[in-house]
Amino acid sequence: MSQKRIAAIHDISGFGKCSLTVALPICSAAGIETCVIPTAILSTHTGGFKNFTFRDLTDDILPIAEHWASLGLSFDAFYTGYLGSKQQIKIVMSAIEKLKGEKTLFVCDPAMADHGKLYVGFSKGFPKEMAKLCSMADIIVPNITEAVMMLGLEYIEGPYTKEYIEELIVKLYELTGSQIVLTGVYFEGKRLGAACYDGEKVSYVMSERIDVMFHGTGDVFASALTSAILNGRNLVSAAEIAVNFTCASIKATLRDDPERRYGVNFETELPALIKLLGL
Ligand code: PXL
Repeated sequence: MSQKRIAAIHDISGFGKCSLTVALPICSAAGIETCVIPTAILSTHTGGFKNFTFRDLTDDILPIAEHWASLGLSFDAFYTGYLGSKQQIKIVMSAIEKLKGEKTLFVCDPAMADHGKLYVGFSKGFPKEMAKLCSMADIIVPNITEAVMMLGLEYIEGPYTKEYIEELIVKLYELTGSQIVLTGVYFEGKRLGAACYDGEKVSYVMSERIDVMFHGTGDVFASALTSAILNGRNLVSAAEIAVNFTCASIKATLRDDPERRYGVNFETELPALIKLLGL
């Protein structure tokens, strides 16, 4: 089997372990050639730091895609995450259109909100635009806040019920037509994880619930999920790997003196991920 090649389309937040500084090492460690289209360069992510710098690279996205197309490059998958503006979403859609082959998979993490709130800098209309990008994707990886925002529903705090989660999933599937891995799902009790939907059956992949919120865990999860899919796992098996890897990364962080904004120690868990992938 020849090496898989993907294009990861996210920002670079120089400090704070998220987006490309997470996607690139994780997907590369999983044996995948990981090309990047950086959409912006920030000094830190926007979650809890003041005065961060933001260099918008929107104008570079299409020329990069056009150059790649002129070289005849092909990709096994596209993997998108945080995108800085509605205009950038539209341009990323065109870039993917230019480069997508018949068999190219598209994994979209609509990274834009958490805990009932949009990230700093996004306007109310942003989720509607993100839903359009999700409609182009084969697999989407929203958290519950992102799911309800794309559906135009009110956010409610957990614990959730299976009926509620499955209602969200079915509505999201109707809206986007994509397979869904919904993260941050928890019911009464001490477990937290993801609900997967392939268009037919909802499956739950749960692990221990750790009551600390760290930045960038959504990106760690989606990068591990993408890596597992590209290594031939089905949706549920890939979600299992992503849940275990994310949980192990959080635990590794708790052994240090953690700052929530600084992200998680996924690096020390990469050898375990490689083992989970059977590489
Ligand atoms: O996916 C998280 C993320 C990525 N990139 C930037 C962010 C965030 C979350 O706040 O601000 C710039």
